Amino acid sequence: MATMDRPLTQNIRADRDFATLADYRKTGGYEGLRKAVTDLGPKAVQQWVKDAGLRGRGGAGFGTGLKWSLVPIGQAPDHPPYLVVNADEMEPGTFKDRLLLEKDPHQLIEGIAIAAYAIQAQTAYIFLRGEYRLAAERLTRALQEARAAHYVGAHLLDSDFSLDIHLHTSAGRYICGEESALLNALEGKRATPRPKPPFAVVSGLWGRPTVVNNAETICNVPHILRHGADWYKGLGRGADAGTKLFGASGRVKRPGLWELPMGTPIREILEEHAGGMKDGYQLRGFLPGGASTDFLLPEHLDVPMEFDTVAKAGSRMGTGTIIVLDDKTCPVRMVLNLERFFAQESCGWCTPCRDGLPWTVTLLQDIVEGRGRPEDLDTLSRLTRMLGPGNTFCALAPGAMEPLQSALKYFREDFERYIFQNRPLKEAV
Ligand code: L3W
Repeated sequence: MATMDRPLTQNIRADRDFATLADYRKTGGYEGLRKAVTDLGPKAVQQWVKDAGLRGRGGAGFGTGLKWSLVPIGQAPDHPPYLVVNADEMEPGTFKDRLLLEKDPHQLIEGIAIAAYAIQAQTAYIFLRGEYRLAAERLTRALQEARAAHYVGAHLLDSDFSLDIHLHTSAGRYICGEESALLNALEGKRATPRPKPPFAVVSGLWGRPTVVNNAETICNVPHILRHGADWYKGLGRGADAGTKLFGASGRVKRPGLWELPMGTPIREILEEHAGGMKDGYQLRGFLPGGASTDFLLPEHLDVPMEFDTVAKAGSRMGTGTIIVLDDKTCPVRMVLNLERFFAQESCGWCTPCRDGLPWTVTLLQDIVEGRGRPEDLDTLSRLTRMLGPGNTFCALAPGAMEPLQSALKYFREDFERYIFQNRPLKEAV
């Protein structure tokens, strides 16, 4: 694709480590911000992003322009809203934000400045995964450059708008990426989720209206401002607008990450971009968007990667990073591995998640170690309902149940082989 067709990664090149401010400016960097603050005004910026159809790239797909428009602007001038960028990328199998943060930090900073202007936030926080040290280093430097060049700070670009951006590194728990737990963490409290409603746009950081956007979402914003809503919508191949970083991990020939149009069929991602399965391995299934999504099967390969089409197939696009299950990996052990992660990362705040996830792990461990009982499959199914949507404070446990419930549906014979024949799949190492 030409660079105009892959705006998010246009500055990422093999012949340099990352894009400097000068590199970023060469491809139109900070022109979107200039247009926003000199020509458009906050409401028009919101409308452009709404018209472009940008949807949140953290997994939920909430309309970005709609989220911004829910912020009550100017109603309490002494208490302006906050903007928070969720860069606490910790979903297993997900490594998309990292590329953008490390390779083109100014793209994120310009996106933050435009988004903050659109909601009239004077302070923005980047909540960064603690382990992303290289990203922290490059963002810190880029923020200094942006301040020196008056893209950030008091009266930026000689406008009447002022913005401070702070980088905050996470202490390292998965739950800190959950929007309301993240806000508690930023406030210096224990990172437990808050009840919703009220949503963050109404009462967020220190009780003020707060927009929380994923890092990839924010990186789209400068391009919408530079090239317009119609251009952005035209990038998508189906109903959803724009491009997306799609990834693949597991036993494919070329695991990686590619910027592709929304609506790219899963087959194209796995066969063309990831090079198909490694020799000697067959595709058995895949999690389309990180660990907290339902398995899909080879029969779903022609599903376009978009929010609604993947949901219709019985899963979620989530973060768009596909985890591949091959025919020589035991799905029961794969799910056990994931459930161990979720059980360890439960914040312990609500009972179903705190007690249900370790129980799930115990049952799965019993099954793979030959102590499984026939009734365990019913108990596991019951757990997927008890820990499902509506029964917990946040999406952690319901997300954890997605690979389990779909494994019980699609790979039941693997569970039964352990329980009834004590004969697990012979795994490749
Ligand atoms: C105002 C309403 N705002 C919803 C806002 C809400 C939030 C956004 C999405 O994330 C995803 C899941 C996984 N008025 C609103 C409203 N909002 N209704 O919209 O909200 P929600 O509740 O749909 O989802 P969520 O709990 O924020 C769930 C994904 O997260 N996930 C893990 C992702 C991990 C990464 C990573 O590591 N980078 O992204 C786990 O489940 O895909 O779709 O802003 O305030 N009426």
